Amino acid sequence: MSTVNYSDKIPNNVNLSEDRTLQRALEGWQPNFVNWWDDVGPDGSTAYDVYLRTAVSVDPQGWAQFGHVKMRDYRWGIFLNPGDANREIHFGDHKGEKAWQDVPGEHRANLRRIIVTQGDTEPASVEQQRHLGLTAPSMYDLRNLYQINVEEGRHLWAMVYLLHKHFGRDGREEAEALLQRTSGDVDNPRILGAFNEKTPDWLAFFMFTYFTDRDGKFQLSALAESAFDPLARTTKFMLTEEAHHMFVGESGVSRVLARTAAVMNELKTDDAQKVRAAGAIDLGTIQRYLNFHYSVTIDLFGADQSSNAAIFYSSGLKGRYEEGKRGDDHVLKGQTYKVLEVKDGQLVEKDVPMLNALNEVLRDDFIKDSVAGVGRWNKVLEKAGIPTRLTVPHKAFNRQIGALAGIKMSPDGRVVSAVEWEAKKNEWLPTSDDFAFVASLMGRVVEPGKFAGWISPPVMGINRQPVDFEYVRFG
Ligand code: BYC
Repeated sequence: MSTVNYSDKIPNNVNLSEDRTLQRALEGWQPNFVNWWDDVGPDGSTAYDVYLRTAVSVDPQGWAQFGHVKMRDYRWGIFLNPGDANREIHFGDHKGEKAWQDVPGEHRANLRRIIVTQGDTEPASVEQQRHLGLTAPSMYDLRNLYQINVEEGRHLWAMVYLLHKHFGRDGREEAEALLQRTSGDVDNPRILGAFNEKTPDWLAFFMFTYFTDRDGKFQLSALAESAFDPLARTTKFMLTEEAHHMFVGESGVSRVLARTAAVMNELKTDDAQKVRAAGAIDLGTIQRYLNFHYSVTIDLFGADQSSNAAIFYSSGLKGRYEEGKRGDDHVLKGQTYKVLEVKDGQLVEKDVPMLNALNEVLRDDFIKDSVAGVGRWNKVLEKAGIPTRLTVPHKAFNRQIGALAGIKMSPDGRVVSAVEWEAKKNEWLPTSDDFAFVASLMGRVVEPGKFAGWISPPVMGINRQPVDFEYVRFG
């Protein structure tokens, strides 16, 4: 296994110092990245020393080290999982051929597009989360936010390395453009819808890291199968870091629910206004946030039928989730998959060629995984003796991408009239009143071991440190 060189300006395990041109190009991009971080990265955090994990190796037994660092000085590095010189492509038309170490000319445009789309989401999320540090519910949560932010920055580095190394001048231009698009910007927005939405408060942040980072898990897993070996190896390592991001979302929502349930039990009420008056977030608001983040996130998988998806798979650029564990022929020609459409005002299933439906296949895998965690949230309510349960809305609810885009659908899967949609949408999606209420709770609580009143403390701290550890030194 190649070791990580920390004496280089850019820590890496890709022997960067042996390729002077590439090294210079990346060292040229580095100050632009730091300027971007200063301009739109975590607001007001420059002087803080944060207890962060930094990737120091790709060895699963000990890949990270923890310590207080200033985020601006974080060692954003380039790490590829160890390679296998004999690795074979295991799906699509090139199945059985040797994996590629370089980009084949005929797949260059598509690979670049996939890498740019993946790369674009990473800085976008940092921009979306920029102001959250100002309203952190605890020092523990503040540290977790910052951990996620620096790692999304590293994931951007991972994609920029591929662009610089394998795509020449085009790649360098794309790397610059990744620092120029801005989440929510009217003239130059981020590429995918969810990454232009606001993350206005911590409930939205926990929903985002639960659902949207999970899109990251599934997309990265599909790219980890790629015939383009450097992409496969780098996304495998990114997945190691992604797990903590989803943990922050899942445990964050669990802690909000635990606090809400405690207030409901104390007051013996399920009245939303009484729960709110006691400073907790009512279950209706939590469900509406869930509906929004779930529906916006499942749009990220693209259209239910996509010739792009078929080409990406057949040409070996992007596989399925856990491709290697599937028992079929890994070519998928002549196979079909069920997708939804609306016919005569009813949702119906239809069979379409599987290759064209691979976005839908990945979306369905994501849905299964998401639903499992919602079940774990419901256990928190069940344990507290609260009968209400959270549910994920129907797959066709509030969609903007694909055949189901714009269909008026209730969360429980009924096609509804425009009149019913207007009458009910405030019960189904967060309202301006919900946002204003949640915003009203977002005071900053950052003394070690103290927590805002709307969220329970975590069960344990980070890296076996106590919950009241000084995770952030404000300097
Ligand atoms: N919003 O044929 P289609 C993560 C566009 S998250 C706006 O279905 P395709 C992370 C599409 O680009 C993981 N536009 O597209 C999480 C295309 O545009 P053009 C990110 C959309 O190519 C949290 C057109 O519609 N990684 O890592 O099959 C924090 C036709 O659509 C959207 C990836 O996404 C949308 N939601 O599929 C930090 C992996 N959906 O070309 C990080 C790489 C589609 O006609 N990306 N469009 O102008 C891909 O594999 C594919 O690009 C997609 C789209 C699955 C996203």
